[in-house]
Amino acid sequence: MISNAELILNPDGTIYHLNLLPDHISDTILTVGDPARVAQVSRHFDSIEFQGAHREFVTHVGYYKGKRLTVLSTGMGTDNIDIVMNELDALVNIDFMSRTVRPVEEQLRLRIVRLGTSGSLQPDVPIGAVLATEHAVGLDSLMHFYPLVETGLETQVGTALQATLGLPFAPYVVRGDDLLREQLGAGALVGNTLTCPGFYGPQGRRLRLDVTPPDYLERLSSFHHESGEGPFRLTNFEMETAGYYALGRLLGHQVLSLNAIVANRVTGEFAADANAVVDAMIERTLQRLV
Ligand code: R1P
Ligand code: URA
Repeated sequence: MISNAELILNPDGTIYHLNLLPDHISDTILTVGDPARVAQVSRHFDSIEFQGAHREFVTHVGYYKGKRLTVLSTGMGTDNIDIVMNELDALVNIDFMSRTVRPVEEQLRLRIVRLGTSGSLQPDVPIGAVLATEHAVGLDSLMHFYPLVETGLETQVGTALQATLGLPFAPYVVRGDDLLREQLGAGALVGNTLTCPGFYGPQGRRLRLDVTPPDYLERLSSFHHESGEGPFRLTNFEMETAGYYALGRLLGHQVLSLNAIVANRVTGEFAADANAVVDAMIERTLQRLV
């Protein structure tokens, strides 16, 4: 039995941070960073049956062309993804009455699709593109606390990037779900997404502070690893994808990160209308879901 301090339920039976009940979870969940983006998705729905909000976690549940969907905002960073993935999983795979994990044959595999914004690290990943993440690379510390098992290639890439950046730890690397990427990411660019524990220094942005090493951004853009599976480079960065992919693997959920490219760090440009880029990604994803 899981204790009251580990599986925390509110007096109305909802889970601690997301403030949701098991009934609010559809088999497909669309996640966004910005709470305002939830309505940007649900405005396409035929009907909305539930709207809730707690902290940065805004949820709408409704129907898009007859398909029931849950849209949820996560806020920024993999520390929030730790909460979102564990609480979504608890909502479907833990019996709140007995506080026990459901038997394996009753466990559900959710389909979770991140619709996020991202910065490009390559000249051929232009502003306005949508990029589906194949491998996620985590510079954050979330996986220091979970028993993630990496493939040989994943470990090699992490070790090579550690050497390139001169880090005291190896980034974690997780290949996502190929089938989901082919289904929902069809027509998108495919790339490898670096998840950073910040928007400024960890993404090489200088306002008043220097970044170390001084050529950090160039090291990311030019990072190259050769293996039997072909060349590996980093195409883009953001702040959540590696947490999703790693916890998806550990908890047994299918996860896809779709990235609307709003900045290009090689050319120094930012999208004239970032919202339009996000809108286009939302519309094409909804169309592919039905
Ligand atoms: C930074 O501006 C935020 O934008 C990206 C990053 O991952 C980070 O959360 O994603 P979202 O637009 O989904 O929030
Ligand atoms: N989100 C990020 O995390 N980085 C960018 O450059 C753009 C959006």
